[in-house]
Amino acid sequence: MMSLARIRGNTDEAGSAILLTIFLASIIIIIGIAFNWLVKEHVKTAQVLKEKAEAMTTAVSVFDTLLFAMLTGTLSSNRILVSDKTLIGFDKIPMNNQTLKVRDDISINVQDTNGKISVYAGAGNEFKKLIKLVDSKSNAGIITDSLNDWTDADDIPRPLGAESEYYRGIGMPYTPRNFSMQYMEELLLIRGMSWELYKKIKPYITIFPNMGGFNPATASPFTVMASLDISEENRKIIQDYIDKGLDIPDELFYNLTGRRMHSLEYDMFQPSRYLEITVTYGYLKNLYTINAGIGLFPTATAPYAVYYWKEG
Ligand SMILES: [Ca+2]
Repeated sequence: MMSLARIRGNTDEAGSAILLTIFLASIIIIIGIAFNWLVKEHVKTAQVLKEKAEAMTTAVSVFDTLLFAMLTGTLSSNRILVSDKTLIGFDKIPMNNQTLKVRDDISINVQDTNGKISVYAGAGNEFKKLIKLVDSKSNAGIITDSLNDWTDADDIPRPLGAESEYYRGIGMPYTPRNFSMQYMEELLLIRGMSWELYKKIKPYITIFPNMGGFNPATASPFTVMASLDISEENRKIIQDYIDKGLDIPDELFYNLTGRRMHSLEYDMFQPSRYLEITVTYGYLKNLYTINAGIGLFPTATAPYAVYYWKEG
């Protein structure tokens, strides 16, 4: 006959064993869940990396194809005629920043820099006019004079400008470059410029030098009005000729703008061979973008020149 103590001992041992089993099972379940979560996170990360890598290689590949199409194409005043349509699916590439959908998830934009206002070596009335058009509150005179002081070699301020003394006076740790602009962001350092105005004028300006003249055929409406100092009505008349692919009669152009299309100093409606190119990859959201400044002429080492390249 078993003693009472013995029976109680057995019951206690059985109870402890159950508790231990539950405890161990819980740990195993927790480890299992954690492992499962970890694996899921790894799979997610791998997926994102895969998408990013695909986006990167596709964007670079489209860029290369586009470049080849442009280099082997023919330049007209506002577009490049592509010799082989199968290359990117278009027989012409507009140079007015119009978006071309190469595929559902890939788009390209090409902008001729002669269709923008150059701030490379300072700027004139067209820049002043642009500021007035996009932001009447900003002081166009101060910004334009200060931009010209920023790029000219001397240290003598213009009436509304700013040279080293001004920047030292307001405690800035820099002085004007006294050389042509190297980065668009430099504008933010210049007297009178605000972040808000910078964002507004950025689409219309370029740091590439102006090559022989302004090109209304690749410029946005604001840029045409600012550059030629004309009204919206007169701009529309010019745009109508451009849209129809017709040459504007010189006399009409003179009547609308007060200037000739061609002179000894400039030749309008000619694209520069500097292009700002954007390639965007992403179906519903933007996954990868390449922004590049390209020169369509050979250098010592390549059939084209790259002036800036941003991707990510
Ligand atoms: Ca200067």
